Amino acid sequence: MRRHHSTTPRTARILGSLLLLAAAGVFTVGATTAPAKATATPLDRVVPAPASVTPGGSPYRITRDTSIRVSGTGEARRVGEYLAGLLRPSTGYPLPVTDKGSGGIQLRLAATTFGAEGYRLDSGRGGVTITASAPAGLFHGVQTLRQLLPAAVEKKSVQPGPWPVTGGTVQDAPRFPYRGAMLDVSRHFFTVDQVKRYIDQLALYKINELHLHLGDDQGWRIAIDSWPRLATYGGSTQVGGGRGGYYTKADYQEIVRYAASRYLEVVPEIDMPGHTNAALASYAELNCDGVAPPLYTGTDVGFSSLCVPKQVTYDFVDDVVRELAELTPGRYLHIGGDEAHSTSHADYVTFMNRVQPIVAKYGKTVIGWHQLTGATPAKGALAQYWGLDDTSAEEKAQVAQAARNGTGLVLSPADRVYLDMKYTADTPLGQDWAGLVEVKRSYDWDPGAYLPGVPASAVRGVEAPLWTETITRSADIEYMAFPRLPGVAELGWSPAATHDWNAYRVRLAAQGPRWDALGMTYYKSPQVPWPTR
Ligand code: NGO
Repeated sequence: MRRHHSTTPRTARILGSLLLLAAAGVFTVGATTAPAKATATPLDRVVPAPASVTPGGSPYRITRDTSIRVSGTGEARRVGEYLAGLLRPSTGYPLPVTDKGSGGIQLRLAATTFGAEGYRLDSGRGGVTITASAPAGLFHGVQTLRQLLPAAVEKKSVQPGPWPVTGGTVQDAPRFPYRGAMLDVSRHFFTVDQVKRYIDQLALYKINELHLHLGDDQGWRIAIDSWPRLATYGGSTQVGGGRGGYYTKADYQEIVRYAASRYLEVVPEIDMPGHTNAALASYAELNCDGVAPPLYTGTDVGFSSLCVPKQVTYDFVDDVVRELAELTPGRYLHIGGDEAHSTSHADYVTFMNRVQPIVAKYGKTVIGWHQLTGATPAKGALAQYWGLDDTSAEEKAQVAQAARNGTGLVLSPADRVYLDMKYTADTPLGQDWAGLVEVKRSYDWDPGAYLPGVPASAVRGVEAPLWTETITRSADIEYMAFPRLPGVAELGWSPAATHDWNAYRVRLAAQGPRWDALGMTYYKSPQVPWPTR
C-alpha cells in the first residue's frame, strides 16, 4: 500500500514504528521516544520531509560485506564514491564501489517520473536501492539514506554500529526548483575551506543553490584581471578593519567545482549600483567626482553608488560580468540592486536598463533583490524578495505585478529566513532590525501563499541569506544557520501537505546528535525537543 505520509493516520504510524522497533530487536514503547540504542530510524524522520513514505518489510543492515553498486554514468560512480567516503570512517567497513553483483547499496540511474532531482529509495532485507533519473537525484537519495542511519555514522572514527536502514520505500522530489543559501563573504571574508564546510552542511538538507555575496562596501572578494585593484585593494579589509581577503580565480573555481560535486549551483553576486564603496575606493574614475573614497569598515548601508552617467561605469560592469560569467557554469548572475539610496530613481532605472543586457550578453540570467521590480526586470529575470511580513502593501504589490508579468521570485523574507537575525534578545551574534526570529517563526510560513497576488508558478523557491556583519568564524555561521536553515530547506523541498510544526520539531530534534557527531555548533532552541542523552 502506498500512502502519503502526511495523511497516514497517527495510529497506523505508531503501529508501524513499533513494528520497526520490534524488528530491530528493541522494545521501546512510543513512536516518538528516541530509543537508547542505535536502532532503525523511521523512514519519515528525515529533513526535509520526503514527499511520500511507505514503511514495511525487513530492515537492511550495512555490514562489512556491503558493497556500493553503481550503474550508468561516471557521475553515478562519483556519487557512490562520495557515499563510501561518508560511511567508511565510522563503519570501518571497506564498502567497495563496483558495477558488479547485486544487493548491498545500489545507486541506479533509470528513467523515472520524479524529475531531475527526485529519487526513490527502497530498503529491504537484501539491500537499499536508490533510483533516479539523474545524478542529482541519486545524491539527494544518498542524503536521505544518511539521515536514516544512526547519527554516529557522521563521526570520523570507527563506531560500534549496528547500521540498520528501516525497510520500506521513500519516493521524493522537490516542491521548488530553487532552494538556496547565501553567504556574505564581503562583510567578513571566509576562506575556501570555510565555504566548503558550509557547502557540505547545506548538501545534507538538499539545498541546491549557493549564492555568494562577493562585493559590498566593505570588501571586493573576487579577482578581476582587467581591474586588479578591486581585489588587491578593495578586498584588503572588512567590517571592523581586519585583513579581509579575496578569492583568486583558481580559488573561486575550486568553490564552484566543490559545490557542483554536492549538486549546488553557485550564484555569484556583485551588488550594484549601491553597496559599491570597495570598488569606488579602488578606482577613482568610477566616482562621479573622480575622487576615490577611503575604504570602509563600518556597517552602514546606502551611502555609495556607481556613477550612472559615466561610460566608464559600463565598461567596468562589462569587464566584471564577462570575467565572472567565464567562471560561472551556473545559469545566474546576481546584480544586487538593493538599498540604492544614493542613486536617484531615474538613475537606478537607467543603470538597470544598461546592465541587465550585459548579463544577457554573457549568457547569464539576471537575479536582483526585489527593488529591481521598481525598474524593468529583464525577460526571464528573478527577483529576490527580502521584505518583511509587514512591508507596505504598495511594495508587495509592485513585486506581485512583476511576478504576474513573468518575473520569477525567490523568497527570502527577512523576518523569517534571514539567518543573521537574532533568535532571541540574548543571542550573542547577529542583528535585530527585522525582528527576533526563533526556529518556529522561520519555518512556519508558506512560500506558495506568502505574497498576495503572486501566481504560484512565479515562486521559484526560497533562499536563506546569512549576512556577516557580526559573523567571523565557521562556528558563527553554524550557530546562526542551525537549526533554522533546515527549516528553510524543508519549505523549499517538501510538499505543502507535510507542513506541520509539531511533527517538524521532532524530526529537527533528531538532527542534533548528527550535528554533534559532525562537530558543528548550533543553537539549542528551547522550541525543539532535543534528545537527552
Ligand atoms: C539587508 C541589506 C544588507 C545587510 C542585511 C543585514 C539586503 C538585501 N540588503 O538585506 O546589506 O547586510 O540587510 O541583515
